Amino acid sequence: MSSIFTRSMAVGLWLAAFAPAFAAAGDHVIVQKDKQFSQTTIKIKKGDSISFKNEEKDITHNVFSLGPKNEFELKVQAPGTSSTVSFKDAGTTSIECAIHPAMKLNVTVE
Ligand SMILES: [Cu+2]
Repeated sequence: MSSIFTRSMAVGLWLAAFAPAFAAAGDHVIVQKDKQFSQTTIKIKKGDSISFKNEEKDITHNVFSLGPKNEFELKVQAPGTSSTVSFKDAGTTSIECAIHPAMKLNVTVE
């Protein structure tokens, strides 16, 4: 009995230590570099989140979805920053950058 208690304590401590870090990082990561998304398509599950990381040296991005599903706009995103978005609506959402029209990403939410 004491070993079950010890084990569940250990799991609890592990979750407390690591769960917030996972949540902050998002379930998936899309990097913006050289005015490109790191992928042009991504398939995720309903409720998953994507972290959009601007890894440019000196280029600002403004990532947004065309909607109407999973509507969002990250606004001006400075180099070296990251923003996380949750996708709640099933279907395909087109994502672009308002500053660089060639940047396109399709997110399929299952
Ligand atoms: Cu851009």
